[in-house]
Amino acid sequence: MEKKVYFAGSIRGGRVDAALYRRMIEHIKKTADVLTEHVGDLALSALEGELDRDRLIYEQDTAWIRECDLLIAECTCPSLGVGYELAYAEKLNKPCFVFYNRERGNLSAMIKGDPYYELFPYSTEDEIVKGLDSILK
Ligand code: 6K6
Repeated sequence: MEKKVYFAGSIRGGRVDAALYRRMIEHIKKTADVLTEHVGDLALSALEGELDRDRLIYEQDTAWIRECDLLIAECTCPSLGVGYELAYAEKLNKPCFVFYNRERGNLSAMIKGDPYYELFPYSTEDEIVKGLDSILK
């Protein structure tokens, strides 16, 4: 059976890297199931938000983290939600892999300094692909 991957990327933290998330998700989908394809949806806005809807998002996303085999996060664009997801996954002992652009990203010390997370600093998308393949092999 294919591995279930929870892909985490910024939404309300900013959508500057949405197209990159989509390319990463498409690559992961060649060999695994991605539970969170919407993170790479270019039509998804950073602005919308209503409490009832947000509660449903929280319930669904935390259920998917409990269900996943591993979590892959793209952390170049800082996001409270992605930080929360990483901490939630760590508490459940889910393997967590953190990608960030070493030129553009200023990764939080709370992620970079936590030895639980396997870090993948990159400069090119080729390095991202190699990193993803090494995780999913
Ligand atoms: C509607 C259609 C698709 O998505 C929506 C509404 N928003 C969200 N839906 C699902 N997951 C979300 C949504 N907003 C945030 N998240 C989760 O938090 C994702 O799994 C992201 O990894 C993370 C982003 O957090 P913020 O703080 O940048 O929004």
